[in-house]
Amino acid sequence: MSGVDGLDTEARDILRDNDRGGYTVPTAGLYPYQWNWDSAFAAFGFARFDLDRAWREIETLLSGQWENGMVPHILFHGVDDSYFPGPDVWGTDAVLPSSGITQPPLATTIIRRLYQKDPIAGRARLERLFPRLLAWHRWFAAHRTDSHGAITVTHPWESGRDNAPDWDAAMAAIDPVGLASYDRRDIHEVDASMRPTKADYDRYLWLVAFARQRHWDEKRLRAEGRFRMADPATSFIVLRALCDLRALAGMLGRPTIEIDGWIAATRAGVNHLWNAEIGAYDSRNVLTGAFSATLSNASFLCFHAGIDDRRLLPVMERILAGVRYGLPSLDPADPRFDPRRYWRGPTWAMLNMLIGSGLARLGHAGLAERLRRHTQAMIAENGFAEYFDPIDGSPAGGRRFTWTAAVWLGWAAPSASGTRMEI
Ligand code: 9WN
Repeated sequence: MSGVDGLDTEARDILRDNDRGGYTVPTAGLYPYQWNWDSAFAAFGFARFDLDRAWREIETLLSGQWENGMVPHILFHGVDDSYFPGPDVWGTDAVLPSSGITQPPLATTIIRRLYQKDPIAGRARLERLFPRLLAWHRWFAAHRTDSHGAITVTHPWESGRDNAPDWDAAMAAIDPVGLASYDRRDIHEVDASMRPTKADYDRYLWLVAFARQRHWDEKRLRAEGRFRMADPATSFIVLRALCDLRALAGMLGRPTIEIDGWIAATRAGVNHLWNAEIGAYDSRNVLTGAFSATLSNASFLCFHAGIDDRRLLPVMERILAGVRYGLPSLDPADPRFDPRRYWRGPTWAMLNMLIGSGLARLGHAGLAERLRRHTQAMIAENGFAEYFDPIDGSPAGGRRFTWTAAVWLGWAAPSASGTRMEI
């Protein structure tokens, strides 16, 4: 078996091994539950060889939907002490134990792809899932949209980019008083230098306790919440998801007017996130109006959303020229750049895929292919890690990671050409 065929097999094995029956854990040990956007990537990977299993992943995810439409960022299908904070800390009273916040709704975009792969087999499943997707996006419109139309996050975990420098100023303004002592499990699994700091964790847990005391009541959280950031990454993923939702509505012959309204609002919202001072899309504190002055890979997700913002092309060229394995999660020219610390520098294969596929769809074939080749080499040389050092490619975080295996199978592998299920 050639090396690359071997990697295809390994990637499938990782998905199968991380399959817990209807849902896939991001990686054994470090993340023993079902995570929201991880499941969307898992479904994308499964679709390469088992379409039925791909649908099931998202069906399981949406089975955890709250009555108000929110789809939690973690579903606790059981209790596993290797992860903290578990269901007892979140204290939500959902039917299926869960966290109390969401994550970027990539699942909508993936469902469109699953359906297009086999519309006959997928029709009944889509009919059942569509109302759930609609309710989730209605919840985003009601509870996660700022006055300009950008999508906000109420906890760094909600963005999926936990310790991104975007949140530093807002997090520093929080004094985590009254926090009970706790035992982090993540740093038993992964070297602490690759993870968020204790100061970050204190605030993560303080924010959970704050919302729990308010019974996860969105109205109260909007009025009293201490962390509310408009996030370009989530905004672009939502915008793209809405376009896919609209297409699905059309295919099912459902009304689209409400979705059209959300699309227009989110388009206006992302314009409000353009920070002319750094020449990129940037996070913005809803409570103060201040930009975070952070040039990250989130900005390039505009291409995933179908926004052909050519101002960013030379910026991407500059950043790619400075590292071996782009795109780093933070501009290496930023003094806060830390090549192995999670969302403060490392390269994440799955964001490369979203950005690269978006570039290809917009006709930037050269840049798209460059990003794919960077990702291919990064994985082929260093394995299926959670994230990678952009300078030397060394693997970081968890290993045998679901989304990295999925990205390999569906986009980065040489064998993915031609069979690629475009995102
Ligand atoms: C908290 C599972 C998740 C990803 C996030 C990533 C990380 C969790 C953590 O792992 O977050 O949700 O405990 O660090 O930042 O994007 O979904 O892979």
